[in-house]
Amino acid sequence: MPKEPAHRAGVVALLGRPNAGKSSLLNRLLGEKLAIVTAKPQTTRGRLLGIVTRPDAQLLLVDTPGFLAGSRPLEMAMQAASEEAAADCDVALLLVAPMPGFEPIHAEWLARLAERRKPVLLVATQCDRPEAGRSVWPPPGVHGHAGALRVSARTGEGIEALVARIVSLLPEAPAFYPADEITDRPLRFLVAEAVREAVFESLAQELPYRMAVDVVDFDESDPALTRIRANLLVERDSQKRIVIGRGGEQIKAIGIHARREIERLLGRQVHLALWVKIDPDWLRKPKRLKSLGYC
Ligand SMILES: Nc1nc2c(ncn2[C@@H]2O[C@H](COP(=O)(O)OP(=O)(O)O)[C@@H](O)[C@H]2O)c(=O)[nH]1
Ligand SMILES: [Mg+2]
Repeated sequence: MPKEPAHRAGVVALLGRPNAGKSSLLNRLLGEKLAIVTAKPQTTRGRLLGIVTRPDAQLLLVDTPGFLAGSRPLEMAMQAASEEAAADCDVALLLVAPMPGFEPIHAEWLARLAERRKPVLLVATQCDRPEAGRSVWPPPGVHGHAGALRVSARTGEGIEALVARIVSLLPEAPAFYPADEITDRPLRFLVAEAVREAVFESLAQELPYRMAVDVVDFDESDPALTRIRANLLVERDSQKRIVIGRGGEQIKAIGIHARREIERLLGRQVHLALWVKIDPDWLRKPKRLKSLGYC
């Protein structure tokens, strides 16, 4: 009898600059929207695990905020997420967007991963975009990777080839999670992220980066309607006024966006109450960042 192919499983780190397309790729690989995606960089905070189960393999995909600089507690936690994901993975994906393409920081990460003896796949993302067509991939002179591929999270191009390549690099191991689980994060955290995504969609510029979302009530006792209460944390009264908007218009728009997304996530009707709270220190307190799930 022919031998059954081995089952493979392991941790796959998604590394790259902010806006490389890490969260979009995670969602595409999962076939489901788990991570929030926006046109603004650095919307992902902390690590997010997405679990892809196939008959022959289980991929534990770790989304990260991306390579960043900065010395404030939230920025340091976001940087640490990339370092930890790189240290703990079995396979690393180094994602490079068509613009500006491969840069010295990517070479640095290739070297760092080689030092740790991690197999790296160089992934050119967003290959559906017109500016992706002209570049040579991988760039001449770039070595030290286990393969270079092009993908589009939008069209699905190259995704199957990427999965096959990842699986071939994973160690032989049984599945770590049941087949129907797609993340290790509690639903509460995904709900908070959905609200944060709505904040990014509704508010301009800097403010979303200075805000956090804390789900304080999650009541599923009525099977027909889940009641959720979340606090939007801001640092100052002036920010609170912007988030609420004239006559409450802004917070209403955020609530409508967020509720739609949460209902999709839960597959149930939701009543969502949002409150804006002033918490001047949330960005500075590591303990608070932990309780919010950002590290
Ligand atoms: N055209 C196109 N745009 C993409 C693709 N993947 C991501 N994007 C866009 O690029 C931006 C950043 O994507 P995101 O996944 O949040 O990047 P991250 O910061 O690395 O997680 C968003 O506006 C996405 O819609 C893709 O495959 N094709
Ligand atoms: Mg992201």
